[in-house]
Amino acid sequence: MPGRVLDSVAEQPDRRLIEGLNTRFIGHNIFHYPTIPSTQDVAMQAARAGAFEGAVVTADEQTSGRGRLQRSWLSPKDGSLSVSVILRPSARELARLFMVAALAAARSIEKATGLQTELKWPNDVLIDKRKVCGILIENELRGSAVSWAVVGIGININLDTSEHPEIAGMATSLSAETGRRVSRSEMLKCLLEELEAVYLASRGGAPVHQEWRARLVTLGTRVRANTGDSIETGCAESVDEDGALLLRRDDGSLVRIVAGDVTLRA
Ligand code: BT5
Repeated sequence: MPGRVLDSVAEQPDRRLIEGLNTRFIGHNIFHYPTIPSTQDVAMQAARAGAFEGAVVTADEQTSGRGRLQRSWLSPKDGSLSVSVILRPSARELARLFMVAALAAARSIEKATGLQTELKWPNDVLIDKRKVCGILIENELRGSAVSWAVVGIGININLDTSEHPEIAGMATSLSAETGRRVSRSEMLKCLLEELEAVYLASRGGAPVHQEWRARLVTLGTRVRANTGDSIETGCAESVDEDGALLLRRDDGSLVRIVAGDVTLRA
């Protein structure tokens, strides 16, 4: 499939093919940069310019990688996988995309490394309680229709987190967990294949939230949830089909939290 549209925004990227990639559309166009501020920016610009669904932007290093709510995402040279995938979901599919992306990331890490992952609501991927992968979804709407969504996934591959004090205590990497170097291209291949498989399954009506929910370490624990507007404390009782967190406050009332962060409490 041609990469015509991305050419207008990419500054001489390295157009790569992944050997043996078994997908219908995700990753048929991959635009790879050695160093870039953020793969999200390039992918969003390409999406606006009409890039095909499934086009992917990757980088060896991001100098301004970002997380949610203006937070930064550390992606130093060659230590991490930084991927942004352009999708064109319906509004219904967009609402579930965070579960799709989290599930795909978790499954692909397990497949590529044999490690066991956990999910922290809404979409952090953890290994043994430490964050190994973060997900950021940005989108544009035209009225109630979705113009595009960009799924940004950052995975710590061969990253020595002890060299980065800002994340040392709470993050891990695939190399730290396996005790060996992990192939970034093999991880990317697995990730794109799983992302397409889960995305298509969700589009076809499969209840992806069930597996996502089963993988959540958050449920049944005491949490502090920051919704951006307020802080709620209580027991993370359940999640509903749309992925919202149902938190039981100490006074017995139930609150539904659609977006935010949770801190797990002992
Ligand atoms: C996220 O945000 O976890 C979403 C991260 C998405 C990164 C990808 S990489 C490809 C694409 N291009 C981008 O520019 N972004 C996406 P959030 O839940 O807000 O978590 C951010 C927090 O995670 C930070 O405040 C740090 O505490 C922590 N953090 C930063 N870098 C980390 C790393 N490499 N590993 C683990 N934790 C990290």
